[in-house]
Amino acid sequence: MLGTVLIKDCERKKMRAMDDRTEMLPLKAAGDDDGFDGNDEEGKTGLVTKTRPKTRKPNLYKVLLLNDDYTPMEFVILILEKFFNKRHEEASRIMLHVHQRGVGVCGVYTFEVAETKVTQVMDFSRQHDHPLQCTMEKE
Ligand code: TYC
Repeated sequence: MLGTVLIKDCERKKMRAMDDRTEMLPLKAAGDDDGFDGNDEEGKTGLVTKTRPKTRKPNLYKVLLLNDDYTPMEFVILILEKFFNKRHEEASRIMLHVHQRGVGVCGVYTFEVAETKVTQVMDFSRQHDHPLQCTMEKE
């Protein structure tokens, strides 16, 4: 019965419990060259499983700065240095991009980090009486 794999009832139960990270492969032991794939006389099932490690990529969010007519350029540069760890040159480049194009990316983070950055920027800007707006969007 080449190509046929017999599976016992108890094994079916185990298989149902497997999640979609588990892949079933026909058993073929090294050196097992009897041409009888997947079963032996002791009634063992002819399957081995290979489970991939549970690593899922997190959703990422862009933190955006919006242009306005009132926030001083130097203050926006300070924000980029202070909360987004940018060097002065990079911070200046991003600020000018936002000034000219209306919106720009400060960084890309997981949800909670992005949310924290938005809150920090909004609070700090408010404390300094600037109308600077910061928001986030899913990448
Ligand atoms: N447009 C502002 C000005 O001319 C500068 C500015 C840049 C403001 C970026 C906000 O996100 C901003 N003073």
